[in-house]
Amino acid sequence: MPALVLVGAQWGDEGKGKATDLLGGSVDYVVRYQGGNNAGHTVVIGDQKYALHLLPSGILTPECTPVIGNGVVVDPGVLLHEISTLVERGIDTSKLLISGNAHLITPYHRTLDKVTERFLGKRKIGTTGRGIGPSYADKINRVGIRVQDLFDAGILTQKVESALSDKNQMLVKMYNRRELKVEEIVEEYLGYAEQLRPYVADTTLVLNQALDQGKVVLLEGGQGTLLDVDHGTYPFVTSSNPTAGGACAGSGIGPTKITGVIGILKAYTTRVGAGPFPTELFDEDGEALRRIGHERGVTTGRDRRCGWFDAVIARYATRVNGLTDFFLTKLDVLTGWEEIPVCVAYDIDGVRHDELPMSQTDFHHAKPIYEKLPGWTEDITGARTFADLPKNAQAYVRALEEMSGAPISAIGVGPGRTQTIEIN
Ligand code: 2SA
Ligand code: GDP
Ligand code: MG
Repeated sequence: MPALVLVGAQWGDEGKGKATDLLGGSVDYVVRYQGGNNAGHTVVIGDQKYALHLLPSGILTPECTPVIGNGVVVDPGVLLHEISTLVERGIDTSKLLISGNAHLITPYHRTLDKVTERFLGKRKIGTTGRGIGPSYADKINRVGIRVQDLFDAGILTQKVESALSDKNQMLVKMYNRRELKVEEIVEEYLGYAEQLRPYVADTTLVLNQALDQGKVVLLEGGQGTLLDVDHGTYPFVTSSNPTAGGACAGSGIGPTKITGVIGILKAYTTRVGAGPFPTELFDEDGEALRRIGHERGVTTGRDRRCGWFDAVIARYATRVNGLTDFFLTKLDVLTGWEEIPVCVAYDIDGVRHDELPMSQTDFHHAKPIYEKLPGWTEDITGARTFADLPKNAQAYVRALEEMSGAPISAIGVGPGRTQTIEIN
């Protein structure tokens, strides 16, 4: 009964979509367990490129059942649009299952997300503006609206009424925005109910029964370890738990069922939005990584901040997720550098730190201590075995593995499904 968790080991956009899609052929269920349509997961199959936001990447594998777990926040309009876009492209979405316990994103969550960011000014988080934080805040405050509420007009109206009596005050008085109308929101959301009804299920029951029958379940994280609300660079984080522990809470699968945790690790580092980033580059190298790696937000189109590989973060990801192995992605992007700096530790106010510092203040002061590894110039996008890689690329992979604390079991050498090296 294997249940595998796939987590981003850095600040997201490591290539989780591609990794999930690759494993899709050998798994029965792919489950999103946190986040919402802030996520942008890219899958490239032949000449077709898919950008998935709410739907698990397993949706592109016909044999696989995609599941939106209870830990996800669902914007129903966005979800229905994503489904219809895929259907138009010939993808079968009929097997999709959505947890009735997942929380909804409503227009007031989207508005609050945008206005609070504006209000924060220079201290803003750089959110995706999709209403993710406000929706999770309501969930924790026990005033959230769940998918199952769409099927009870009385409860839905009552919940929207009570939410708006509070939110409208804030929107109008603090943020100078127009008042939102209960009837408009209820009408819009009741309109989604019948379209979503066929997909809604007791996903926890379905998944646990599947595991009992020997089926394989893959739990796909939406963002990365350093964006985790508990273990990330708080407050510059998302409002949920992408780390492996979140996979259990967000799907209803117990920890004893988890058999493996795969960390998706980019061969360099990127981050979207604000917050500390010790190896960030502000020079031509950073620009080159962005250009060659096409580092642009899949959801918002924002340029991603780019920097060298940070082994301190990779070790941290191994620890907080209990990683069993890594999938190293985008090695091909590093082709052409004579030497590749890798951050092995931090200098924080004159003291060497080999592990992530406990305090955020220290992390903001962290200066990378680099070791330079020899680069390679050969095109590696056609490599399919480890032996196909130039010696220096092999050494780079082995060095990262050694520093990061878990074996690298696969390497990405291009965005395509087949551009992967598996290491046994
Ligand atoms: P939010 O919207 O509340 O989750 O934002 C909080 C922080 O989390 C970051 N975040 C992300 N970082 C990387 N990739 C994400 N998905 C998109 C992508 C991002 C995009 O795949 O490219 O298109 O901009 C993602 N989602 C959330 C966000 O930048 C904030 O730092
Ligand atoms: P995710 O959010 O972790 O799924 O990652 P994104 O889709 O946001 O960003 C990863 C990007 O890198 C996508 O454009 C992928 O198609 C691409 N990608 C994934 N693996 C590789 C790889 O090994 N090499 C290259 N060049 N691109 C890759
Ligand atoms: Mg992404």
